[in-house]
Amino acid sequence: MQNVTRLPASAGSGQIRIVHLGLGAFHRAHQAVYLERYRQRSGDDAWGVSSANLRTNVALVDALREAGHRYHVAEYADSEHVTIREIGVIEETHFTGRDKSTDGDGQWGRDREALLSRLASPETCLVTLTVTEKGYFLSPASGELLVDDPMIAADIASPETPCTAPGLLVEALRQRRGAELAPFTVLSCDNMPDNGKRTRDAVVQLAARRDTELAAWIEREVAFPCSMVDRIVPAMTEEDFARLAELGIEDPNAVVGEAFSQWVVEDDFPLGRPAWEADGVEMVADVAPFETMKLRMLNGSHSLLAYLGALDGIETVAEAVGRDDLVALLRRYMLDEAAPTLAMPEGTDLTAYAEQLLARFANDSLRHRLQQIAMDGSQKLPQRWLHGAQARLAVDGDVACTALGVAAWIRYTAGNDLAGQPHAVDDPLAGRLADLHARHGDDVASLVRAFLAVEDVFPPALAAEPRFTEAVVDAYTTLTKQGLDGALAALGRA
Ligand code: NAI
Ligand code: CS2
Repeated sequence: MQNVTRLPASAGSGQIRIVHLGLGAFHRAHQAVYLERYRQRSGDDAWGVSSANLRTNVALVDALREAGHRYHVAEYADSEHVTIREIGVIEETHFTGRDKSTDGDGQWGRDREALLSRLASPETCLVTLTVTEKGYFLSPASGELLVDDPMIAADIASPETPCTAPGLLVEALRQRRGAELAPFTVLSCDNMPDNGKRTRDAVVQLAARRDTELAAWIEREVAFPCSMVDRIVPAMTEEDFARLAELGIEDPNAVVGEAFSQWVVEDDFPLGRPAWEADGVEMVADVAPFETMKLRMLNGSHSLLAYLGALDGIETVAEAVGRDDLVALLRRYMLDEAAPTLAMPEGTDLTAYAEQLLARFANDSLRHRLQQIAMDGSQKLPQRWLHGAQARLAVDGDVACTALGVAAWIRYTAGNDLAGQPHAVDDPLAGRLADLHARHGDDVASLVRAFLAVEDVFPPALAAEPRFTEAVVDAYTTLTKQGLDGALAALGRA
């Protein structure tokens, strides 16, 4: 018998102080839940949210409007215990987007003026973002703005009609400065290292293309606190909707996630913020140790499962950690390759953290597809694996699991699994990576060298490290000749 707890939404007053860019599953199941808890506990309804999609998913914006911006979040502790919350903190939604499916039917730029006025409004104190790693248009390895990307080039050419997140922030900040309004605080909630600093880099570099004084003002006046966000929120499946329907929730905008949730935020909010400490948000002076821990241990493990599992036809995280050899791989990776690279505050127990992660991955109420995690590998690898590998190599440490992961990623980007079944490679560099496969074919050493020479992903110092290159070549050879079982067995012997 399932234990179901249902929590109704608060009634808002329509006041909006937060603008969110990137109205995806995660925003609905993380930030919105903290704000809902805050509103219900404190009775303060001033921190309503205006939430926007800039690129994809106009359908969600329209469906939320239709539903009066109410929707449900199902939080699964396990298959027996679920809490279903109704969320009422999103007060309005916008779509400014451009993607292949919407360009054709006149949606491009649809609500851009409304979103810009909301951003420039004196009431707006905080702008939050979940636009995925690629939405910042920075080289993942160097952090430089991708000025040749067509979307950024368009924002440089026509800065008053921006289409990217950095472009919208620059234009809105320009308008605020012109109106002598204090700038809003910008809080990135994406899985990037130093996500606040990276967001500032993107915005300042883009502003400098337009007006160096504006860029200097942004650098001086705008707060970009860093944050670490954590809650597993997979993309919804038909099965998820059907399970909710059985509980009487017929909601096309519902999202499903785990019960666990964490949000660690640097406390730098010049225009104020909700007093959300009592609602589980951890306010700290320096987020970096928590962010690095989560990126290397949780996300690093996820990516290992994603590429190795997908190559072997495994579909979900829970299914993958049903295999003892994959669990052994994750333990070794987390404890021998990731944990030793972390400088944590005293009292942090990384062994306990690793075990907690394994238990979270085993939650089979979530159908967290490996193919979803495998997306955008070029944007994820540096912070999840490569910075840690560099630190391990510097002290002559082991990098065997990371090398196997990199080998699996390279093989994955060929577009089929080890049995030859095709899969889509969803990555901004997919075309470039496919060319490398076409050019180097079965010559493993030259293929691996060509991949490691992609400087947007691999730091040149790591690519120049023979211990790493050789380990990737060996792992690639074993993986392709002996399959996942053989590769994991070989690793166990090493
Ligand atoms: P989603 O697929 O539901 O939504 C993605 C969002 O990003 C959409 O709003 C989409 O329009 C936007 N987007 C994609 N590319 C963009 C671009 N180039 N420019 C502007 N916007 C763009 O994904 P979800 O689950 O909401 O995750 C989004 C991000 O949130 C992740 O990439 C990650 O950084 C962060 N996150 C997600 C977690 C999860 O478990 N889902 C957990 C922790 C962090
Ligand atoms: C995942 C993360 O999609 C991915 O790449 O590793 O989104 C992961 O689910 C979250 O970071 C958990 O907080």
